[in-house]
Amino acid sequence: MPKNKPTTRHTRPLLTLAISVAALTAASQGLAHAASVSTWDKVAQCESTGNWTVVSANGLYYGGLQISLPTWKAYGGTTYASRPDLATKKQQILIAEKILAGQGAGAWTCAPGTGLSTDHTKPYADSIGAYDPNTATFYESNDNVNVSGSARFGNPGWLPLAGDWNGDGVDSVGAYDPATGSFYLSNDNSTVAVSTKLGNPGWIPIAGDWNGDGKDSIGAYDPNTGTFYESNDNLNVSGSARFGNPGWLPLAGDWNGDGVDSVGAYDPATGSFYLSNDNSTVAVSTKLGNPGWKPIAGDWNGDGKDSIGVNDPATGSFYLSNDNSTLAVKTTFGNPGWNPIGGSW
Ligand SMILES: [Ca+2]
Ligand SMILES: [Ca+2]
Ligand SMILES: [Ca+2]
Ligand SMILES: [Ca+2]
Repeated sequence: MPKNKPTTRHTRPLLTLAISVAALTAASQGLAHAASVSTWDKVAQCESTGNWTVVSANGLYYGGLQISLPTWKAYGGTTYASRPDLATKKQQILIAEKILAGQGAGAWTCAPGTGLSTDHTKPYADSIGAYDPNTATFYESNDNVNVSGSARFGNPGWLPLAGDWNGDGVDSVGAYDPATGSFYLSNDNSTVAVSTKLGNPGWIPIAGDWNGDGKDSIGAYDPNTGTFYESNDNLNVSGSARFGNPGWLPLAGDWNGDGVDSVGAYDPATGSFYLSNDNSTVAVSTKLGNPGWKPIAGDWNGDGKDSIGVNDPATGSFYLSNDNSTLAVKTTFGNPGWNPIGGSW
């Protein structure tokens, strides 16, 4: 426990009529309810000295943002873990976002001075990127329109991937040499942090948090058999799944928002997506895009659930859906023939 923090500092209980009225007032004033990871870090620094696994001395408040169990349960936290301190930092922040939307910044006595009431940034919303295979250059966008960053990583002809390899809440790039099955992962979009091998020549790289520990790791898809191989430590195969058909394209995402990524497959002949929550049965079957287009996945609206998107390689246009059904975003980014990626940069 933080020694000099009074344990009275925490999320206020739900079921207070006065708070409901205050929340309604705030909503009617058009206040956005979202905050960046760095703002939540400031709140956590005050609430718990930034200790995301702490329990208050009186046993009533949990985790980095000192959320009470009734509040955690009321806002759906048990989807992730029985208690906030047992969930990842990202999961605690995703539930805190819901508390913020429901109760306002006043739910945290630590809020003043952190920017929690004025910051409107969605902490984990994904946006698009594109990889120029001719120059091995990644271009990332934070708003799905403008270039917010670029990185030269890998070599021409390699395949791009992106993930939060170190669990700090920010995605960064990786590159896969399809001639050797070698992966190179970077945490800073520049230096190589992980160099490893998985799969065989011609396989396709994927990335996901297969075990829900808050860190993404690699996987490889054998297009000859439609088989996914996943690794939790970027070294050993921790699971495999036969999903989809030979010649289809792989994707991965947390389709049901439980904190664990699972596989999906895209039939490029028909533009059909098949998504699984258990790496076995089809949970979602849908269509987006046209024959020859490329699939991507991401949490475009920052609600904790990944959904699909497609890229038209003839034009560089992206089409993103938040519900795997209707179109939410249409934009053009990159050039024809570039590889689409998605991430929270
Ligand atoms: Ca990261
Ligand atoms: Ca993981
Ligand atoms: Ca999931
Ligand atoms: Ca989403």
